[in-house]
Amino acid sequence: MRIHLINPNTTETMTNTIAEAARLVAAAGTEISAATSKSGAASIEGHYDEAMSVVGLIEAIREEPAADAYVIACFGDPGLLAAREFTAAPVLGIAEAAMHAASFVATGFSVVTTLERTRVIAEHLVRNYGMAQHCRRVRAVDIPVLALDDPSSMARARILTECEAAIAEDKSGAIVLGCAGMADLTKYIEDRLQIPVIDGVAAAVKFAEALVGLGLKTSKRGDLAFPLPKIYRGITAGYAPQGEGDGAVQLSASRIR
Ligand code: 2AL
Repeated sequence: MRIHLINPNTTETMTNTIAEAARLVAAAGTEISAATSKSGAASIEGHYDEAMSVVGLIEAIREEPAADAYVIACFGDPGLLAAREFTAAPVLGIAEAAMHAASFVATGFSVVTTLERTRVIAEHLVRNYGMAQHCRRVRAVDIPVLALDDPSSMARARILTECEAAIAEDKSGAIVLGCAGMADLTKYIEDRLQIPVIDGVAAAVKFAEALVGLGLKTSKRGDLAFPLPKIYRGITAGYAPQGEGDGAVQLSASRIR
C-alpha cells in the first residue's frame, strides 16, 4: 500500500524530517510518499495559517489520486474534514491519531506543543475529538515551529523539561508531541522519561495501515460525501468541484496554477 504524507506548510526540510519518521515505522509492504504544500505559510501556527493551508493540502491530494491513504502532517489537522470529503481514501490527522494512540496506553496524557497561540488550537482539537476526558493539559514551550531545528532555541532540552513537568504536575502517563517538527524527538524523550511518547506522524501511519488493511474507506454517506458540484468564484474558481471522480473529485479545468 502507499500512504501519501502531506506537510501542509511550505518548508521542505520539515517534510524530510516527517517522511523519515514515517518510514521508520512503516511496515515492510508500505510505501511512504511525501509532499510539501505548494502554497501557504512556511509554518502553521495560527488559525489564519491553517485556513490558508487548505487549498495547498487539497492540491497535494489531487496530485496523488492513487494513494491508499493520506496523512496530514501538521498538528492542527488543518483541512481534515475537507480532505475527507474530497477523497474516499482514509485521511488521518496527526493530532487526532496521536491523541487516540495516547488514550490506548494511558488514562491521561499531556500534549506538548510549540507556541502559546498554537496551544489554543490543540485545546480546541482535544474538545472536538472527545478527548477532554483523557487530555490532562496542553502545554506550550513557546518555540516557533521553524526554530525547532535551530540549536540556539534549545528545543530538545526545553521540550524535555516541559514533559517532565507534565509527569510531575499533570500526573500524565503519556506525552503527545504537538508538532510534526518534533517527529524526531520521540526516542530522545522516551529514553529519558520512560513513559510512552507519541509522535502523531508515526501514529497516523500505523492507523492508516490498519484502516487500509481493514478495507475501510471514508464514508460517502452524509457530510463526508464528495463536495457538491457548484460555482466557486474568485481565487477559488479553479477548485470548484465538478462531481465524483476516480477516488477524488475532479476540479475545474480552469484551475489557477
Ligand atoms: C505545526 C505543525 O505540525 N506543522 C506546522 O507548520 N505547525 N503545528 C504546531 N502545533 O506548531
